[in-house]
Amino acid sequence: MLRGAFIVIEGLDRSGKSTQAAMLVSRLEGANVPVKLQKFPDRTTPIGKMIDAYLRSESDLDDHTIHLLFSANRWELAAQLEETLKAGITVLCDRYAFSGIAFSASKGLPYEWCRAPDRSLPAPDLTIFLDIAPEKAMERGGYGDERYEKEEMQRKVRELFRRMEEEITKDTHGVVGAWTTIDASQDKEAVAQDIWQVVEPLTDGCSNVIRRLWQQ
Ligand code: Z5A
Ligand code: MG
Repeated sequence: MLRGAFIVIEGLDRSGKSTQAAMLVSRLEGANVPVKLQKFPDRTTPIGKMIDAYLRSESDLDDHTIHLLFSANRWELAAQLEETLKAGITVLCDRYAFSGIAFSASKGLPYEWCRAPDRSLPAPDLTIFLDIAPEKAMERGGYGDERYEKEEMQRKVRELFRRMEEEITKDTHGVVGAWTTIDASQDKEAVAQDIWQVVEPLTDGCSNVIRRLWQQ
């Protein structure tokens, strides 16, 4: 039996990740593709609750500490994620390790240090990066409520996502899986259509073994 595909949606704040993740789940279900949506941070676990308090500025944590908590939040769910894939179910993640690196490195932590704790996590088969200019994203609802939602920070985050895209495309660190960038400033239906074009080929499942992030 083929395993499920592991798909990640990444992007700046308010780029429409959660909107598109929900639309994609509906479309996959409509096509009879079993799918599980996983959001990171998963704020429901004990570690997730610490992250939630930090993001809502109800607690303060050292930059290194919060970075490791975000990574630990992925590790605590990694085995379950793999089991789901092996059961033939597609997993769609709303943010993953790439957000972890982009946000912590944009605060000034060394890039390589940020990458290290996520090494060997299950690697996505496809990462979809929703790209939008921070000033455009700011026009959308809800921006500014949480800790990192400042334009200057978002600009640095965007540069870091671009660096990761380049490295992944060149396979610099043995990153496996494809990366595709989609213009997230389009209307919701147009973005959804672009996403479907890259996801549809994966709907039959994957035959390869689940690979690991950053093995070099
Ligand atoms: N973070 C980290 O530092 N390290 C890590 O390892 C991870 C995360 C995993 C919370 O994440 C923070 O955690 C985040 C990164 C950091 N930084 N901050 N702050 P989160 O994922 O929980 O954040 P969120 O609250 O879900 O917001 P978001 O993800 O930034 O938003 P979004 O999911 O991209 O957008 P949306 O909710 O789908 O849409 C936002 C609004 O725009 C909404 O009103 C929509 O109706 C509207 N929208 C959506 N698409 C469109 C289009 N195409 N046109 C017009 N309007 C649209
Ligand atoms: Mg979201």
